[in-house]
Amino acid sequence: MPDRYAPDTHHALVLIGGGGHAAVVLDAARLAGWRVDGFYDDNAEAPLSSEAPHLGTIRDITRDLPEYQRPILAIGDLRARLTLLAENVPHELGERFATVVHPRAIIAGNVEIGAGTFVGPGAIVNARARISVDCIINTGAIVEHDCWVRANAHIAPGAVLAGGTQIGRHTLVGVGARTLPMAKIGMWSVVGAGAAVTHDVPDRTVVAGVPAKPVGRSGRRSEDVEHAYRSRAITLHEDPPATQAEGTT
Ligand code: JB3
Repeated sequence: MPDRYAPDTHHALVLIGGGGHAAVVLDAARLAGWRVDGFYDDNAEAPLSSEAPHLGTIRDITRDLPEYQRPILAIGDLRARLTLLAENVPHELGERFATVVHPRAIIAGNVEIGAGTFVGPGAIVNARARISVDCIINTGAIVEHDCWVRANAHIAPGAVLAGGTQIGRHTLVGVGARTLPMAKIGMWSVVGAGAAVTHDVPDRTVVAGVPAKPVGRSGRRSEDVEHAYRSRAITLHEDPPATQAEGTT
C-alpha cells in the first residue's frame, strides 16, 4: 500500500532547529526516505551539526528558499515555535511546510495530518483523528479515534488521548499524561507529566495530578504573536472559522 506521508523525490527537507527534537525529526525523516539538506539554527555549533549541514541562522530563512525545499519546525518549546512561525519564518513559506511521519508510526487510513506536523516513532493515530498544522505527536503517543488536535499542540512521549479528545492550539500534553474519552482541553494549556484528565480543562490552564486539578495559568501575553500566527499564509485551514466549542479555540 502506498504511504500517504512518504516524501516524493522532487523535494528535500530542511529543519528549523538543531537540538534534541531536531535529532528525532532528522532520524525519522531519513528513515521515511526524505533527503535532508540541513538545518537552520542561530547556533552553528548546535548538536545537529555533527549529523547534518548547518544552513544558516533562523533569519537566513527567506521567502527565496528553493522551491524544492520544504521546511519543518524542529524545536520542541511551544512558545518558541509559535514565535518563530509567526515572526521569523516568512509567511509565504507556510503552505510548503512538510508533514514528517516516522515509518514505524501507525496511522489509520482515514485521518488528517496537517502541514508542518511531526509524528514520531511508535506513535499511533487512530481512525478519523484530525491533527492540524505544526503539531508534534511525539514518541509512542496515542491519539485515539475521533480526536482533534489543533495547531501547534504537542502530545509528548507516551501520552494517551482517549477517543474523541479535543486539544486546543499551543497546548502541551505532558509525558505519559492521559485523558478520558471526549475530554476537551483548551488552548495554551498544559497537562502535567503523568496527569489523568477526567474533566474538561479551560484555556490557559495548567493541570497536574491524578485526577488532574488546576495548579496554575499559562500562555498569558501571547495574544499578539497568536494573531500573527493566525494570519500566516496557511491560516489554520483545518480549523473551522469561529464556532469552535468553548475551551478549544
Ligand atoms: O522529550 C523529548 C522526546 N523531546 C524534547 C523536545 C520535545 O523538546 C527534548 O528532550 C527537549 O526537551 C526539547 O528539544 P529541543 O526543542 O530540540 O531543545 P534543545 O535541544 O534545547 O534545542 C533547541 C534548539 O532550538 C537550540 O539549538 C536553539 O538554538 C534553538 N531555539 C530554541 N528556542 C531557538 C529558540 N532559536 C531561536 N532563534 N529562537 C528561539 O526562541
